Order: sequence, then structure tokens, then C-alpha cells
Amino acid sequence: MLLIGENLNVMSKRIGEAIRQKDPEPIRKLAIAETEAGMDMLDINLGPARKDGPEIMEWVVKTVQEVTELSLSLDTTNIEAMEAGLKVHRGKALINSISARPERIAALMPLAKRYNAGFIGLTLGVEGIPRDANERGLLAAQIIAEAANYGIPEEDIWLDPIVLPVNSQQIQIQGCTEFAMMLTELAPNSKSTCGISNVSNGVPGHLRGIINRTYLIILKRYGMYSAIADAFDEELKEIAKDKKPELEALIYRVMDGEDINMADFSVDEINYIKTARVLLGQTLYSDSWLEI
Ligand code: THG
Repeated sequence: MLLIGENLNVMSKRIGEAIRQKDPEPIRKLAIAETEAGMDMLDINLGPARKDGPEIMEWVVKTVQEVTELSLSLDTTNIEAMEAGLKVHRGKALINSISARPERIAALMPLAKRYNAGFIGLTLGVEGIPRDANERGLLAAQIIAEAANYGIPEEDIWLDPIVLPVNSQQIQIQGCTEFAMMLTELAPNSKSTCGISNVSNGVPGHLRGIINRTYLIILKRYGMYSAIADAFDEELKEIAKDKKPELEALIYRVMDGEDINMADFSVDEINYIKTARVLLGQTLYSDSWLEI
């Protein structure tokens, strides 16, 4: 599974400050660290970038590509900033993201075509976040059809089901998981991705990793092609790179509804079993899910 480092994010205090000050050092350091951590691509998240968006994006893309060979996924809602980034990007860029909203499609698909970039197709329509897997499927089909109109090859579409936080939207996790199961049939020539850390948004910090890793195993089993993820979660990286077959097999047993005798497992394994049960909707989420 391909990993896209999530850490170069304007929402992060240190990086947000460096971007505002045009201080290249913290940005270079983080780009190098994410590259050395084994990321396959890096996400550059500038958010709305209302003021000086194009200039900032150009500067950040150049600053990052001075220290890494990796391709970048460019995330901003500012269309001019997106184009400025694509213009200076070396190699094949990824536009993060194009939803199924007509104005986003009309503004961004021509850019994907012109700059030969891939794009993340967000299953988000005029009515907002879809309620279940079928709504996600419809939106994905719309995005694929629109891309064809613009002459964008299916291989350049990375579909994203929009992962939601388990603590407030537990019911939605299943919709997202089911959509991942449908995707390889629905769009066999396209790729897929997801923001895996979304699933643990708002969860106590020390407990976020196990949720992210467990959900990654679930989505990976269904063929998820890539994930935008914390570059510095070593175990998550091992899972993505097939270095944790025993842990994956354990989660599969929970997914398959096998009888599990907790007495046979270590504390660490029991924590994974409990977390899988929460993500599969078998037990209700609470911040103390590992203690019950
Ligand atoms: N799909 C697509 N793009 C995305 C997302 C997605 N981009 C944004 C997001 N979701 C994925 N990226 C992140 C980046 C950071 C965090 C979560 C998801 C995060 N950061 C910590 C926090 O906010 O507490 C720490 C921030 C810091 O460094 O200070 O949780 O779903 N296409």
C-alpha cells in the first residue's frame, strides 16, 4: 500500500508558522524526515490559503522539492494556488481534491488534464457527505464519468470515500468500509486513497494510533490502494508495507466473526481485537473502549 505523508499541514502550529514567515528550514526538515520515514508521496495541505495563495503554494512546492524526489499531493481550496503549485511541480503531481460538486469539477479537471496530474476524487456532492456506501458509489461513478469527458485517464483518478471520526460517526465507518469493498469492482482501473487519521480525530492522543492502524488493516484487506497518514507511525508503515502479517491475520479473524478466546492473547493483541470490534460496529465507541 502506498503512503502519502500527512504532516506538512498548515494546521500544524510549527508548519503553519513557518509558512506564514516564509521560513524554509522547518519545512525542509519535515519533508526530509517524512521522506526518510519511507513515505511514497507527501501531502502539502495549505487549507483555504485565501491570502497570497498562489505565491505561497509555489514557494512551498519548490522548498519541498529542493530536498526530496517524492511527488506531492497538493491540497488547497484556492484554485489559483493549485495551478501555481502544479506549474512548478516536478514529476507527476496529485490534486487533493476534486469533489463531485460541479464548480470544483469545472475548475479543477481542466488543470488535471493540462498538467497531466492525478487527482483525488472526493465522494462529496452538492448535498454534502454521503450517508452510506451506495451514495458514495453514485458520486464515484459521477466523478469517473466527468473525468472521461475531460480526457483524464481512469488511472489518474484516486477515489476517496471520506473517512469520518469513529467517536462521533461510528455508524458511518461501515459505509466507508463497504464502499472500499465495492471500489475494486466499481472502478477497477482507478486508484483509491483515504485520510486514515480522520478516523481517530477527537480521540485522546495516545489512543489515536491503534485506531488508525486497525482501520488501515480493514481497508487494506478490501484493496485500498493508498492512505494519507502520519509519516511517523512506524507500525502503521509496517502494516502498509506487509510487514505485519500476523497482526493482519488477527484482525481478519475479528472481521470474519470467529469465536475469539481473549485468554489466548497478549494485552497488545486484545487491544487490537477490541479496536477492530469498535470499527466494525460490533461494540459501541467510548474513549474507554480498551478498558471494557
Ligand atoms: N482526504 C483527503 N485529504 C485529506 C483528508 C482526507 N487531507 C486532510 C486530512 N484528511 C488528512 N490529513 C491529516 C493531517 C493531520 C491530521 C489528520 C489528518 C491530524 N493532525 C494532528 C491533529 O490535528 O491533532 C496533529 C497536527 C499537528 O501536527 O500539530 O490529526 O480524508 N483527500
